[in-house]
Amino acid sequence: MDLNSFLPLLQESAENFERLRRWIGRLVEEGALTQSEVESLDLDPTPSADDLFDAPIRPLVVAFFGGTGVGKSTLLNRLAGEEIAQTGIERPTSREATLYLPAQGKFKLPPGLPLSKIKTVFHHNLKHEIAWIDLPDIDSIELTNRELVFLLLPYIDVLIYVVSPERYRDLAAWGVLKERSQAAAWLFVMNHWDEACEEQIEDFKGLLKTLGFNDPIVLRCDSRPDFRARKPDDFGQLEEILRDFARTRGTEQLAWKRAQRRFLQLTDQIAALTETLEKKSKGVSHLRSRWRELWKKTVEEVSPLLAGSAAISARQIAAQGLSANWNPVLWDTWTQKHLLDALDRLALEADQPAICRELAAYRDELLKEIERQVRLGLQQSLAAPGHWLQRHLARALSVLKYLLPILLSGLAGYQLVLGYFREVYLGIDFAVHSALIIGVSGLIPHLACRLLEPSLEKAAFRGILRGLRLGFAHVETEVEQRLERVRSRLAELALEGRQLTGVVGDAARRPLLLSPPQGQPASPLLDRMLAATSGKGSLEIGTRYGGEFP
Ligand SMILES: Nc1nc2c(ncn2[C@@H]2O[C@H](COP(=O)(O)OP(=O)(O)OP(=O)(O)O)[C@@H](O)[C@H]2O)c(=O)[nH]1
Ligand SMILES: [Mg+2]
Repeated sequence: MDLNSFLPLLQESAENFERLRRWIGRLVEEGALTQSEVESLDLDPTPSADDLFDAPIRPLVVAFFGGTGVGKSTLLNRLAGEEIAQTGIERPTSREATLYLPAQGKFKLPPGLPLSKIKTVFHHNLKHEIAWIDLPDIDSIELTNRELVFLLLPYIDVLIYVVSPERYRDLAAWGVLKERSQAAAWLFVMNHWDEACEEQIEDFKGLLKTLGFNDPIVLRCDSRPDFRARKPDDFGQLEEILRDFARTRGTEQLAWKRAQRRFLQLTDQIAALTETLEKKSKGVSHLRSRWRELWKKTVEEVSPLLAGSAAISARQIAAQGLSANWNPVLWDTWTQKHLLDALDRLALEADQPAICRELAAYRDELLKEIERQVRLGLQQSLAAPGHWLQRHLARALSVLKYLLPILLSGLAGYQLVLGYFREVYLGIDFAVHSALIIGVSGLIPHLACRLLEPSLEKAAFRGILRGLRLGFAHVETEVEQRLERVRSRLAELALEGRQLTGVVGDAARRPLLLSPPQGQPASPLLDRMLAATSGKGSLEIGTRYGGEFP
């Protein structure tokens, strides 16, 4: 089997899986989605027949599957030409799986499979490049049989569903066929052909059509121990079909079809996760307006209390001055809790790990930020207390209180000198009036200056209130910015999800281009052996194994 043309595709799918794994890792790590939200996406490598062999080229793995007593073990013995699997009338007869393997196949048993319940027999028949498995029944009271079958199913390429004329309408095995119809290639054997009639074959085919097998390969087999009594049957065709299947790269096509189905399933799941991310991202925009509303209400509620604390602080600052390590905000526990509650409430309403994380990181910063703004406001206010007009007037008056007496004293002195030279004596009245006018000219600006001087307490009070206002506004913006950060990260991850949906979807839709070996067409049988996909095919075995006929 030449795998060269297939390997790059498998490798590409491995890269896609890796990319997906990294994306999912980031979603959970960054809190964009919870672990339970991504749980449905199974990115672990699925077991396959490749795991049974230690070589790049391996035999086709074919198993007999069906209810008890239909003749699965008899068919394997018939193929082997010797009694390698136990057959009998006791129900169920087989309580173990018998593997009939090519001796050169480098077989290995993957971990998780029960060694004690698996019997291996090697054959040297070179014309059988096939590993045969006789599975125990699926429908007897022996529940461990059914468990063993389910453990082995993922390792099988072709399942041969064996029925007998009286058992082909049994529901238990049918239920599994229905669940697994997409996961393997199927052949059908109506064993006990000696007891059957042609109508039953047609009826059986009709039932298979309902599962999407439009042209199923149903082989008639009479496997009675007395081979001389056997009716002519299709047993010879069984080996031939499988050899053809192996020769025409059926295994490769099957593996690729399985990968494609898995990609399709993943595409749907990634698209669903991406949609969730987009919804969450849109939800954050709504949260921003909710936050503004919540914070406004909180600030309105704490403001009267904080105004009272600000007045007390201002009084202390006026009396003692502002020391470097003194905290100007007199928080009480209720106010602190109320402010932090707004943040906690938003986190609760958001109910998103990424937002909760961002808000929790800001929780310790919130009060400190308001305190920082109050200190700043206070320092600015104390540096320039009062209104600017008030400050300028006070400055002008403080100059006038010296300037006016000096000017008037100069004028009085000038009159005195003038009188002396004119020999006119000014007398006591002049002296009294001059002294009075000089005094009043200094006193009035001095008193006005005192009156206009800005109060330190008022300045501190105003500074604290201004700082609180700035602090609240700062908190509001900071939380909005944090929400915006989460929103844009969610949108980024959603975009990556959209791209991955495209990449994985493209891989799922790509046809497998195999060059036909030795001029032969790629397996024409495969289409008949696979059930047509009906919408979203499931590769996993569900918990419900019961089937039902239409
Ligand atoms: N008449 C008739 N009897 C058959 C045929 N094939 C098998 N038998 C008999 O059916 C009985 C059951 O066959 P097994 O091969 O043990 O059946 P099985 O499907 O392996 O049953 P479990 O191991 O219980 O799951 C045996 O007695 C076989 O001899 C057949 O084509 N015709
Ligand atoms: Mg058996």
